[in-house]
Amino acid sequence: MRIIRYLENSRVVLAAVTDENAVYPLPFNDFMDVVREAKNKQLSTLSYIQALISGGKGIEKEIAELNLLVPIVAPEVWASGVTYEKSREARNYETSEKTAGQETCYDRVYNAERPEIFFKSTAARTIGPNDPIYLRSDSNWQIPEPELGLVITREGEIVGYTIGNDMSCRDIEGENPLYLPQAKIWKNSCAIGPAIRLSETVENPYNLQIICRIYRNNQLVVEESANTRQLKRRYDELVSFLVRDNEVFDGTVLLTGTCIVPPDHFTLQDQDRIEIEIPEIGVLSNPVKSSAHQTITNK
Ligand code: DO4
Ligand code: MG
Repeated sequence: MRIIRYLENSRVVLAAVTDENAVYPLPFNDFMDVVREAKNKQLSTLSYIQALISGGKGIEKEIAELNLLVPIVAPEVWASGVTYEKSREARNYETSEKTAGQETCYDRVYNAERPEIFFKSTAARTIGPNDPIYLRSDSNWQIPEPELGLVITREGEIVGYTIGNDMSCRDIEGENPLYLPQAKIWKNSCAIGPAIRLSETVENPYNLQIICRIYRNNQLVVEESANTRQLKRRYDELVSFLVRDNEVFDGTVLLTGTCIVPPDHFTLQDQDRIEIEIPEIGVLSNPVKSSAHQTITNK
């Protein structure tokens, strides 16, 4: 069972999507309201949704025909780093902070008890399916980071899984790791979606395939895949560090680190399109726009 949000006649609809891809609107605005109400009724979220939709009628449209929105307006998106060997290798390649024969900060964090957890995005900076990812104007080496996202409650319970794109500027971080916030956070630098898969309906979250495709002039120029079984950490371990002595909010998303890095010579360009797929969740597709195309919406 998955959860989506879509726009219909200027109205936002929250809906459940069954394994048969039937779409059932739900009488709530937000996934976390469903989670909370299920708890009040002492039901699992799945049982509660099944009770809500049973006997009801799905909509006539297919998911592909809907104007999908970000599946949850996450108050905050946090991200884990260097949780896969692939990410460690890529960071060690790009960093100027290396001395022959010595461990880098990336080697150390990969092996340390404490993981790297960093602040990634706010609701206003986070985009959903088909919204444009913007490129920074001061970076020449920008890539998508395809990641599994954990949707958590304020208590740190993992209630859903989504797909995230933790956009990254390899040259900015590579110049100095203290530039991390600038290498990671800017307008439209974080995408999540297209759906939230209820955690209780995922048989083994440590065996999810992640595929990344990048298209340029409609030609496939990058295609890479990996599996969450390569993750060095446990999800509850990452969450426990995030919530430790911290206040987190219902619907926070924690990205779990990238296991896919495009070839080192690759950088995104205006008009590319990024697709990130986790078959159990869906395909998160976003066009790429250079900063010159950005419209300032919050002024
Ligand atoms: O250390 C910097 C960021 C790492 C990261 O975002 C990742 O491994 O996914
Ligand atoms: Mg990342």
